[in-house]
Amino acid sequence: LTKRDVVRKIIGSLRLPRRDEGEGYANTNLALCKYWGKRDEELNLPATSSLSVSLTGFGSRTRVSVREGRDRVELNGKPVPPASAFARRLQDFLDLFRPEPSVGFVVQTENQMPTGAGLASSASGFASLVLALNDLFGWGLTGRELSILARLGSGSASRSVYDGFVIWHAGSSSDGMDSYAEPLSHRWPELRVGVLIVRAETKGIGSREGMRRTARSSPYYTSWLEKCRGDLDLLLGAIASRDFAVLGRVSESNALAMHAAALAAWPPVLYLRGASLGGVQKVWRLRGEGHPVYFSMDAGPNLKLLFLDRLSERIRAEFPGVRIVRPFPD
Ligand code: 2P0
Repeated sequence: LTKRDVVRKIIGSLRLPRRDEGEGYANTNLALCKYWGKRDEELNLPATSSLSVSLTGFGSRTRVSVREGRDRVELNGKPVPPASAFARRLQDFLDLFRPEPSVGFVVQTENQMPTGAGLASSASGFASLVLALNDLFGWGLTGRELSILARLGSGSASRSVYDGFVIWHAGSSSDGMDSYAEPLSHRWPELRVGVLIVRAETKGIGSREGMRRTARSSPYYTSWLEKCRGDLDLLLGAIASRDFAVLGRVSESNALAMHAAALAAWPPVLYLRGASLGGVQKVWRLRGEGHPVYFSMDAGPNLKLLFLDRLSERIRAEFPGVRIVRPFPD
């Protein structure tokens, strides 16, 4: 099955838009139980289910319209060279929605997160683009359908269609119609995520390649997948009972296990830098002193801290420059 088959199932036949412009906004998300391994590379179907929390205010706003001719992509007000990897990935995705080959898209995305934060902007980028296309074409899709379309752009984007805690069901069907994200009803107003930029550098091994190497060659890959299945249940329980110690411990250990599996691949996949480890050790020292703070890390060197509001002042003092996100604003 191809992406095009999935799009046809969801949208039917492609038509020209009803409106001049569509707009969408989506926040990026932090996975507490991570997606690291695919059962289908074409459709971005994950090997396991994952669980995230959306990072309010760290997102992308996308406007889209159509024109005759080639696509035009703008990021933060600047044109993106059509031959760049970024523009090509977007053009491939837009091909799925072109009613006629002569139709081009104008895509303008503003990332509302600190530039170079190394935060997964593909998650909020593709989710906001799908919301904007739904608005432009007037498809009137359900959240589930929007999540599936966003997943075709980037796996983690399936979760960015929603705010708050979000679970992405791995599903088992080959067309992936059962692999979509869903919001949890639980809120946790005191929960905080600290984004700590230890190095504003984005170059490195992309997640796509990192996952592929891990799945192909890491001796720990199957153990990693097993751990994810257990961690997901533990996290769902921790959220339901607002048990922060369990939420923190399982999230941190899930991130470390993902990095351990990646590190054992060949060629090796290492995202951490010296400065990342400095942050890790500071978190462990604070915990040793009785402060409940935990960390998570994704496919880059930056750290995300997990803590409750009462620790905010201490966190600001210990980690100058930390950006504190409230995933559940009033
Ligand atoms: C996650 N990451 O669950 C994991 C943890 C990074 C580390 O999802 O190939 O950009 O586009 O489906 O979504 C990043 O992977 O990969 C990611 P594709 P994606 O957040």
